[in-house]
Amino acid sequence: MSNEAHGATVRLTVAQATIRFLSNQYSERDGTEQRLIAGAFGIFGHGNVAGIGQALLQNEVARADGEQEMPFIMPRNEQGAVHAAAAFAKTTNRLQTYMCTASIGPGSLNMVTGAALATTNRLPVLLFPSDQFATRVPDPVLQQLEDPTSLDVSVNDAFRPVSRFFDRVNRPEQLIPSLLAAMRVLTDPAETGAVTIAMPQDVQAEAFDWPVEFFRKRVWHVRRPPAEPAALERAAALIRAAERPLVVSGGGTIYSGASEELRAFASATGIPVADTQAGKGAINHDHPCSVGGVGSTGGDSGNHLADKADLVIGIGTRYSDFTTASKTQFKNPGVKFVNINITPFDAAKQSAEMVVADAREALTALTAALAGHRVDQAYTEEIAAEREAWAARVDHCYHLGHGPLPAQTEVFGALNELLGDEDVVVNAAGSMPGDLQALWRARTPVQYHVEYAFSCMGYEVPAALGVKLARPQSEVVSIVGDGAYQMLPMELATVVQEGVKVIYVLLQNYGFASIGSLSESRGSQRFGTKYRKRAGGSHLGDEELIGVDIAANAASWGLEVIKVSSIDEFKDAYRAAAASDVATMIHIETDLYGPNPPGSSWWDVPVSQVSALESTQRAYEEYQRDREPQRHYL
Ligand SMILES: Cc1ncc(C[n+]2csc(CCOP(=O)(O)OP(=O)(O)O)c2C)c(N)n1
Ligand SMILES: [Mg+2]
Repeated sequence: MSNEAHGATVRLTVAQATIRFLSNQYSERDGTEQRLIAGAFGIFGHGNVAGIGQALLQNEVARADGEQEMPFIMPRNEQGAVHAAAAFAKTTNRLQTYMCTASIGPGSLNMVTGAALATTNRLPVLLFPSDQFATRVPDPVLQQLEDPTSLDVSVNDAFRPVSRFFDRVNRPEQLIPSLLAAMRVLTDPAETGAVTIAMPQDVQAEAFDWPVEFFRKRVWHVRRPPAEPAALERAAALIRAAERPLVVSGGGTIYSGASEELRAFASATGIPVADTQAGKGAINHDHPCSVGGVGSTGGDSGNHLADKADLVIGIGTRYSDFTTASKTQFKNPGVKFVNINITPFDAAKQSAEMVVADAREALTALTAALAGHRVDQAYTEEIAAEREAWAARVDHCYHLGHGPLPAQTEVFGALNELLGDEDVVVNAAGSMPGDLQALWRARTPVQYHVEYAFSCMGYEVPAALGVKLARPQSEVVSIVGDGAYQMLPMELATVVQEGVKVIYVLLQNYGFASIGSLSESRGSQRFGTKYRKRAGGSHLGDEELIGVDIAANAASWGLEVIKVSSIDEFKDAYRAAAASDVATMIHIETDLYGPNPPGSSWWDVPVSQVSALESTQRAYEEYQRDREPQRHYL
C-alpha cells in the first residue's frame, strides 16, 4: 500500500480490484442487508483464465483484509450460468445476484441469450465477457472477430441491445465509474436487467494503484418510491367510478414484496385479482378475490371477468401478449386502464392513467384512499360463481384418469398437492407454462417460478440450481420437457458437482406438444415437431422413435433417476425424491396430445396469407376472423 496525494492506495490488477470491490457490495431494503453479488459463475479460457480467474483464485486462497469471500461455481455452459444467476435473482426478489465470467469469443457470446432472458424478465445479472487486447498488438487473437471497418468492434457488442448497461473497460481507471454505474443499474428496480462489462484480456491482468476507499463496504438502498398524491387521487377516482374493476397483478407485485398489501386491497374493496405468469402467488389462490390467470393461458374465471372489465388495474405488469391475449382480452368497449408500475415505460402502456411507484407503497396508499369503497354485491357474487366454476374445472384436469399415458395436467395436480407452501415449482417453455398458469394453485408468493417473458427452453435445468442456492430450505422442483432437456442438460453436472439437492420432473412426450398443437391450429400439420426417425423423407408422421433415453442420460450425469408410468407411481417417486438428499429426476411419459386445460383466449400467431395447402388456407380464414376483435387500447 502506498500513500499518495489523494490518500491510501492499493496496487491490484483490474480483475483483483473487481472481485474485491464486488465482495463488498450490499443491497438493502426494508432494513435488511444482503450481499448483492453472492458469488461467481465462471468458465475459463484465454481472456479470463489469468485475469478474473487468477483474481477468484486469490480471493479463495489469499484473501486480503477487508475482502469478503466470493464463492465460485464452475458451470458447464455459459448460457446455463446466466440462467442460474437470473433464477437466483428472481428468487431473491432482485435483491441479490451472481456475476458470470467467460472467456473471449464463443464463451462470452454464449451468455448473450442469458442476458436477454434477464433483461426481458427485468432481473439483475452481472456479466463479464472477456474482450480482445486493448493494446491490439497480437491481433487477431484466437477467437477474435475482425471488422475491417472498425477496430473497436468485438463480438461483445452483441450484448448492447440485450443489456441495460454495457461498458468496455479499456483502461484501469475506467473500472471505477463502470462498476459504480453497474451497481446502480443492478439495484434500481426500474432499470435493472443484464449489466455487462466487457474486459479486454490484457486490461484484466494490468496493475493499478486503486484508492483504498473504492473498496469500502457500500450499501445500495433499493428504493420504494411512493405514488404522487395527484396520481393516486386520479387512480382512486377511476376505481370509485368503475362498476367492474379487475386487478392484473404481475411480477412487480412479487418483487416489491407487496403480497400482503395486495390481499388487504382486495379484501377491503372486493376487487378481483387476476395474475400473470410472473405474478402468480402474490395473492393466494383461495382468497375470495383471487380469480387466477388471465389472457391466452389464463383460466375461465380470470378471462370472463377480463372480457367485461370496465377498469383494469395493472400492478407490476408489462402486459405481454399472453396477458392481453394479443390485445383481444379486454373486450369492454369503454375499458380503461390504471397502471401501478415502478417503470414509467410499463406504466404508460394501454394509454393508462399512470401511477409510477413501488407496488407496495402504492397499494397501501390506494387502500387508504379508497376507505369505505367496495364493489357491488352482485359483482362479488359473480366473482364467487366464476371462482367456483373454474375450481371444478381445475379439479377435473388434476384428476382426469387419462390413459394409456397420463396427461401432464394430472402430474401438475399431484405436484400441487405434494409441494409444501414454501417449496418452488420451476418451468419456462413448452406446453407446461400454459397449463401451469391455468391450473396451478399457488398458496404463497414463492411457490411459482415460471420464466415466461423469454420462455427459454433449457432454463429449467440451471434455474433449479439458482433457485436452490437462494432457498436451500425449500424443495425445488423443476418441470422439464423432453425438448427443453435436450436444449441444455449439461448443468446437471454442475448440480451434482455442487451437491445441490433439487428434483427434476421430466415429461417425456417425444416432441413438442406446445408447438405441435400451435402448428396444427395454424394449418402447419405439426410439421417438424416430433422426435422421430427420418423415414420416407417426411417430418410429419409417427415414424419410429429415436433411441434417446433421457432417463439413462440424466443418470449418466450423476442424478438419481426414478422412472414411473402412472400418477400413483409418480406420487411415491416424489415422496422418495423429497426424502432423499441427492438430486433426483422423476421421468414420466405423458400424452403428446394432452388433453390440456380448456383455453378461452386467443394468441396472435400469423398464418400465411397465400398457400398451396388447404390446411393453411383454412387456418388463414380462421385467423382473419379471430383477429377481428384485436384493438389498441386508446
Ligand atoms: C431456446 C428456445 N428455442 C425455441 C423455442 C420455441 N419453442 C417453444 S416450446 C418448444 C418445444 C418445447 O418442447 P418440450 O420441452 O418437449 O415441451 P412440450 O411442448 O412437449 O410440452 C419450442 C421449440 C423456445 N421457447 N426456446
Ligand atoms: Mg415434449
